[in-house]
Amino acid sequence: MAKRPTVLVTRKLPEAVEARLERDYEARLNPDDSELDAEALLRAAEGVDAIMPCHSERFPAGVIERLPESVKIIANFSVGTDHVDLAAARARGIVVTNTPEVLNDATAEVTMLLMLGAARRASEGERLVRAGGWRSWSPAFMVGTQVTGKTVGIVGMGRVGKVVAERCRGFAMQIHYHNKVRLPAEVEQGAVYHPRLDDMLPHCDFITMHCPNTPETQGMINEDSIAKMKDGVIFVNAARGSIVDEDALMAALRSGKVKAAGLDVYRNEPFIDERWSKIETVFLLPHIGSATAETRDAMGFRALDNLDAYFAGREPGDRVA
Ligand code: 8YV
Repeated sequence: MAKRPTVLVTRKLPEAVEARLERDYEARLNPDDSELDAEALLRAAEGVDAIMPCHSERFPAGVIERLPESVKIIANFSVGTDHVDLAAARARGIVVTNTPEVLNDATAEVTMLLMLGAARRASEGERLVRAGGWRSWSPAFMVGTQVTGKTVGIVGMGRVGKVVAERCRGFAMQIHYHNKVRLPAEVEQGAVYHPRLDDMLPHCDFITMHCPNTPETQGMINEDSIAKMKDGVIFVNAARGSIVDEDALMAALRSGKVKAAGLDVYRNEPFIDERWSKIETVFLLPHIGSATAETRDAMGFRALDNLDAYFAGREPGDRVA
């Protein structure tokens, strides 16, 4: 019998995913879920045919160049691939895949949670009740912003953005979007397309980010773009922290230009800027966009489908390099 490929699995994955890994591969699992820095990752990769990492492991060019010759494929357990230098992987002939589609619903759910949480002051209210500080009620108490019927601007109308648009329609919101390309009318369903981000910003009561982290999108939300937003806009980000200039967003929250924000992602996470916790009007979540049991299983199975295809000599469905 041919030797089964060896797969380094960098983090603890769902039981069913690990069971399939152990059934079909020589799986090097990480039962303690310990985090691997670059050196530990390179040591662990010694002699493996494939790596199944999460976005928590980084593969800059320097790491890709030092990966053992045996590594043929990096089958990510993530849709985002900004933790992998794809050009460096291509240059070494290492195949890279991701897990699109399967986390659309979960990420859209968290987006709606952030939107509602920021608008309706959920974090402030929860803190007050939990701390035993709720002592009175009045019609002026904890008044927030209604979401229903408002205008939302979706930045990045890809897989997740489209599901967010559908959920926003459930709240009778008017949809505007900025995207590299305009969608066909049947997908747009009346959504207003803006080829330039700056042209969309003044129309929106809510702005929500759904674009990948690329050199073009890094820092795209900054002092200038915030100045073009409506006064009192509510800002949501469940995509990547690097697309936002955090100093500019904090300043806008402090001045009230941005009335509230809901964030699931940050620069330098999980070691986020501690100033975030001092701002009352921001609703903070710890990068849990895709963290549902159903989606975690689906991400693992999708990554495995890519590995299976590669080792069966077929083109993996989700090849990105
Ligand atoms: C995942 C994500 O939890 O898939 C992505 O790109 O941002 C997250 O939702 C994480 O990346 C898993 O590795």
